Amino acid sequence: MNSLRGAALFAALAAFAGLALADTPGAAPGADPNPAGTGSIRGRLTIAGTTEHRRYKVAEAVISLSGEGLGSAPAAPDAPSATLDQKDITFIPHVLPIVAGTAVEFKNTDACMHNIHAESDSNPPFNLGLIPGKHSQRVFAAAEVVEILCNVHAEMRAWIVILPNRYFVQPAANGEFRLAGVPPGTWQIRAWHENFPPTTQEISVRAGEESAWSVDFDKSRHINR
Ligand SMILES: [Cu+2]
Repeated sequence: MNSLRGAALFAALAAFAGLALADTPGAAPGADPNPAGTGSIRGRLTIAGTTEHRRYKVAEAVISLSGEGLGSAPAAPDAPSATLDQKDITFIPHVLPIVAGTAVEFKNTDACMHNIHAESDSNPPFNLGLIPGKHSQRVFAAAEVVEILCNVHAEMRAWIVILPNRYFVQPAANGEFRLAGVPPGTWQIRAWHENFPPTTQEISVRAGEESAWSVDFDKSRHINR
């Protein structure tokens, strides 16, 4: 296969996987939301056995898969852009998971001056001022977790979680998550939350089946931010 056709095929497969990732809460009961030949992972993320925390939001965690055979990010991702807004002296969203290669649009919707300071290692770090109403775009090509700060407001912080492929999901407020359309195989599943060391385990996915995987973060390993 020549490389151009290979790239086109990969892009098509990636687009298919991306579509499959969207959960379908309105689907008929009993309907199999997984495309033929794929499986799914369902589970719940908790902290010290519960999701009832004032300090931690389980919905700000990111569950992601990696492994050879899941592919790496296409050069031009399906959703080529994402937005990180600065509004009411807050970054919105607080946690932004993206596929490597995605362009992030940084916006300032406030009436005051903001700054965006990216503490990155694998992507070029940057530090830029953003006057009210202005926006600026940066592409994050390498997979890593980047902390975003505003040097004007010490309380402002966000995280851009750059992932090698589109097999990721954020839990609902009750900690439940579901990843559909996953190719069969043995993969690394990772749970990331800003306040805890990430957890990684092996998981097997079989075509037409749903694998269970839940994770509970140990509160005693809390990281102060
Ligand atoms: Cu600011």
